[in-house]
Amino acid sequence: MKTAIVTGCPGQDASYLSELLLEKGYKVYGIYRRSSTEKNASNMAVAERHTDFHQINLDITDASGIFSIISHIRPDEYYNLAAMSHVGQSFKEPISCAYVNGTAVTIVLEAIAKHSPHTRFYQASTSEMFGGITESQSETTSFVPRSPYSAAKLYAHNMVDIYRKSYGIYACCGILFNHESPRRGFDFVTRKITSGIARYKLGLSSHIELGNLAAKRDWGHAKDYVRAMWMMLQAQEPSDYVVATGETISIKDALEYVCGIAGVEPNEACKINPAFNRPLEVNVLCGDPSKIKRELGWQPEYTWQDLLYEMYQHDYSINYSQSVLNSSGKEKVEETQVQA
Ligand code: GDR
Repeated sequence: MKTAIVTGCPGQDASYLSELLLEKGYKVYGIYRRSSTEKNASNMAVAERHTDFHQINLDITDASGIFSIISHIRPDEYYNLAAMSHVGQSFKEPISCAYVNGTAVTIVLEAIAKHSPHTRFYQASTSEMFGGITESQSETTSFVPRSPYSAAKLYAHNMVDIYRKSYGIYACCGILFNHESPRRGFDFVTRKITSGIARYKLGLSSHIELGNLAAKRDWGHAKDYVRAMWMMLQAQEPSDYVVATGETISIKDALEYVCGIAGVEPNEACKINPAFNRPLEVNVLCGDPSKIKRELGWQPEYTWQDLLYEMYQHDYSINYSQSVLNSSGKEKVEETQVQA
């Protein structure tokens, strides 16, 4: 039986990846921080029912804790999915972002090199490192980070390369473009749109508020992207891979598509609020996934239309239940909308 450690529970990616690994017969140790657990508890419902899933409460910046679990468990695979993941928020907390998204990765690389060199390591790198300066981005495109978030992620990305070359450990970075699902946090723009428009349609809110509608993103489904992470750690040689669909649309396009499903008028349902603009924006991201398709045979199964449709249907149904419960005077359902 293979053993894997997955950080970032109960986030979207860690929850889907844990389920995938459990299906494949792994014993999975999910690392979580107590404050994250309260927010996304429902994401882990499937994994938690599995007898081979074990949870460990640990902050990934706690070096002695990370050294201790790596030297005790000596896992076959370690997936580092924990991060401060909101780019806008990183401008407000740049120092803690540097620890969590940067220094914590060096801690785990050092622990693996010293105590468990057979462990295969996956690092969640990001398309944000490209900075949207070019029209299409691949593994050979230069990195021009435009946020504390992406600067810290680029530091981690470089450290993975340094440990791979210096100590020969098997370590890969997945340069993942935006990936979403019904488990996405409510403060990311896709979920703000699908949840907000569902609530607007049901009469639960007067409108939604967004920032820059002109930015363009290459959106895929998180389920497809966690499969790519696992494939990277099964290859013969470690390497870094772009994971993307190769198609890009604007926030405005996404809003209009979801409003079309709901049958509502975008200009009435959405108001622009500059408070949601970032000090520095990444304007266009569009990934070129040729390398991972060619070398590992990865293919996405979802289009952005499938993705947004699934998210809208999910959000409509949870909000529908809520509106029924509200009108009958009962308790709220677990998931609530948070504006960010
Ligand atoms: P991003 O995702 O920053 O690309 O990072 P997000 O959904 O937050 O923003 C996408 C784009 O939408 C614009 N936008 C808004 N964004 C938010 N959150 N809220 C708004 O109201 C709003 N209005 C417009 C943003 O300016 C931006 O251009 C995500 C994260 O998951 C990262 O952790 C990950 O590394 C990258 O994707 C790949």
